[in-house]
Amino acid sequence: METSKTFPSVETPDEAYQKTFKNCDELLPTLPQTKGWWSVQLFQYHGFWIHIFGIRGSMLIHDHFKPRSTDIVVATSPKCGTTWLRALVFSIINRASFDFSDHPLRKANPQDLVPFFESIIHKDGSTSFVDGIPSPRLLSTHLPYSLFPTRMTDDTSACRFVYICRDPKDVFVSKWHFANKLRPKELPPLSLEETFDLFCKGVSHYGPFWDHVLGYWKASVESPKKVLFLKYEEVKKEPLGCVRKVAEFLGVPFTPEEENKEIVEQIVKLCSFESMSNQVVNKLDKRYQQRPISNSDFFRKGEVGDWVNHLSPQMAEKLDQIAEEKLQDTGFNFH
Ligand code: PAP
Repeated sequence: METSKTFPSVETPDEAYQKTFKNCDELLPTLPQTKGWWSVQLFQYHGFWIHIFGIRGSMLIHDHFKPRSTDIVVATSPKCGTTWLRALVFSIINRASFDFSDHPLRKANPQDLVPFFESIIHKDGSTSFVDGIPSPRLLSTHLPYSLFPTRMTDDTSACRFVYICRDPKDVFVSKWHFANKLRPKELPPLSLEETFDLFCKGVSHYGPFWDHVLGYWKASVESPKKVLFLKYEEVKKEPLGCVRKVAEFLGVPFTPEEENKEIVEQIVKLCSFESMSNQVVNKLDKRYQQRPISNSDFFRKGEVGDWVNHLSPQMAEKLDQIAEEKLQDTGFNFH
């Protein structure tokens, strides 16, 4: 390989990557396993149920990722508002570069503009792809905070995290709908009751859900300059205030001139459920990375409280009770 010819005594990035792949392959059979909500096997890795791809991605980030002070990581537990937050952060950071009438968000789904960290870290079998992304790099992740290396999470280090959480009842309902879309057609649909039990036990993609939320919550309290913690319901209620808060956190507050031009209002409008779900690109039945889902599957209802149409009062009470127990003495609640 060319690099090894130039630096014969130094391990090439590709070899280093292969070593991490090998370490992951050796680790997996030693981890507790369970069947995921669709056909993907989940492994319990550092307390979280994650599929192979996510674990390998996390290990690659851990071993090889070189953070920059300008990196921004949009972090979520699945179905908490990933698509929305990706769109908001992208449009806040790039607000001077694009006209709102001809904006990239009108031509591409947010997941194409803010790539999935634990996925693209695999790309090209070395760090060359992530290294090649111009600053500021916007990345999206479902990984728990505790799985990031300290060179990304300690106070003196580079990069910032913007996290959004959501009422677990709505998360569960959204996740259940989505999982049934991902589930191979030859398998019977997932029943609400069976899936509910799994969710309550913490067995879901990147679950336990509460531990995921608490990891970022605690980090946001301990390191408010590093982690900004948002709630889906708050962003729905006060979108303008939340967009201003994100911009300030990212070090790019809106200027009086921008306020006069109503840039904040335009961002909120462009990223709203109504606008995003009506963009042609998001209506397409495009197969995403060979998975049986399309862009439109990321826009279902986009409402607060849709759980009421799916969960019995007993189910709702059970989820509220679990939340209360898990969040006791943490200073956090979902209201
Ligand atoms: P992901 O974590 O798998 O990427 P994510 O985007 O978090 O998915 O979840 C989709 C949810 O966000 C859907 O919620 P629902 O099932 O309760 O409807 C989707 O409708 C909602 N969503 C997507 N875009 C927006 C938006 N612009 N505003 C508000 N909610 C949105």
